[in-house]
Amino acid sequence: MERTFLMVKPDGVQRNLIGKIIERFEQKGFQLIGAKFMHISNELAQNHYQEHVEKPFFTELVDFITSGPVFAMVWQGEDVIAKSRLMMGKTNPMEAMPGTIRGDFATVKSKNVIHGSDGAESAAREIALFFKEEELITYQKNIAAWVN
Ligand code: 3AN
Repeated sequence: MERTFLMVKPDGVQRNLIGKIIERFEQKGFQLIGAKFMHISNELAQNHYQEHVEKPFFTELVDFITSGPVFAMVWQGEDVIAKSRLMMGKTNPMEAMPGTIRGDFATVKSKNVIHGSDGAESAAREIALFFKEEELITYQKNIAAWVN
């Protein structure tokens, strides 16, 4: 089953959006298999955003993602990488459609609430950066057994 790395960024945490964001992925039918409320170190931020190292906004990006706690998650499901990118909406909130997370909650590009891996390779890399394999928990859901 495919896995992706999703993260509520410092602005999302400050704005009390963790619960709403988790709810959307749970409602969609994806399974949460790992979660961590944490501060990102400067070293981890540089590593995570290594593809943007030459961009003019790199320093701003690292400063922002280390500016407060984040909520890092691993989600599992069929085509979860592409589907969660659709649910997040476009990077630029001007282009993010209403109904998407960024379309509903984000106003500027530099503070756009959520990060999600953009492909299989980055998902594998980002999951390994933030989580040890033993921190990921896969399990069977059996709702009926828990309500009766
Ligand atoms: P996404 O997060 O949608 O994959 P990327 O990978 O192009 O977008 O960019 C990574 C992050 O860099 C974005 N989430 C956004 O916060 C920030 N970013 C992208 N473009 C800009 C920009 N022109 N100015 C400031 N920050 C930017």
